[in-house]
Amino acid sequence: MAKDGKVIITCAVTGAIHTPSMSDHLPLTPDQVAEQAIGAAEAGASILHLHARDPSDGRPTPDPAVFMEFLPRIKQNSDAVINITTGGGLGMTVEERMAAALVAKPEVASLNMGSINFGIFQAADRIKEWKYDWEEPYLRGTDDFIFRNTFKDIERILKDLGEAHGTRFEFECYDVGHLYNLAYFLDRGLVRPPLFVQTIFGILGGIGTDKENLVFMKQTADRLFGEDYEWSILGAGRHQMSLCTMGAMMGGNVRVGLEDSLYLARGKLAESNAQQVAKIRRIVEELSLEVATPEEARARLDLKGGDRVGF
Ligand code: KMH
Ligand code: ZN
Repeated sequence: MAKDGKVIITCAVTGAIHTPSMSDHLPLTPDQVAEQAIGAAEAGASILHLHARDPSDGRPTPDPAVFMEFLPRIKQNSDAVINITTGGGLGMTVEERMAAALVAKPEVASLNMGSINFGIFQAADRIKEWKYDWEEPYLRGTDDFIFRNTFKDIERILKDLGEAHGTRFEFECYDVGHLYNLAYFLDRGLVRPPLFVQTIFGILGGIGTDKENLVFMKQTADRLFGEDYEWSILGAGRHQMSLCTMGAMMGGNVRVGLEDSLYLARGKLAESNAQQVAKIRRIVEELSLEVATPEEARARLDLKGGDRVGF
């Protein structure tokens, strides 16, 4: 829960869901990722969730060398917590997905708490002109794609990244069963509170964006984890701001960023990650809540410190 009313804002800068033809503002190159991440931190994001893309065509890449082109720059220009994906891009092996985080040894990495269908094929129907050949098959192929996160995969990431390097996790929960999976690892002593539980609404294959589902997921997490967790809300696409607003009112933390939505408002593309961060910050502060600083986020999530990383 966002203790003492201070809301941790996570910004997910580029991701691996959206493709270049969907928005000219989606950061693709290491320079663009670095600039937008720093801008998001300056706007109030305390955690930066990062993926990498091939600078030649914007295709998601697991290559640690590309991550290392922007990680030091972000670290030198902000105090924000760096959170590196282990979800990677569609079709990557678990080994590929872990590669960058194993090199960078970040304070936080994402960890996806169950396998799901991950359907983003509907987005392809809205694109009139493609910038790159890879985009359409990447999107349309998700009608036959399983985002694999077996218990064995999860345990491996917990051990190889968590135990080995002190990386803590943003537990990505796309449905209620994922909360029970997390509780299984808690009961086995393989995860340590406080748990950073990112509840994700609106991915086709996961739980839907009905407002009742926020209450349902929070009630379930409260029952399973008591006070030992920090709840965060991620609403995909057009639901981003409304669900983050509702979640903040319920005592949750929030996640925004162009990874999860390309929009700033209905029908209006966001021109930067910083714009989305500034918007949710305004809403949070209008609710008489405060935005947590990176140091407050580190304390609440029991992180190892920004200087104990591999970059
Ligand atoms: N794209 C988000 C819905 C990851 O990178 O590990 C979930 C996510 C997964 O960020
Ligand atoms: Zn991600």
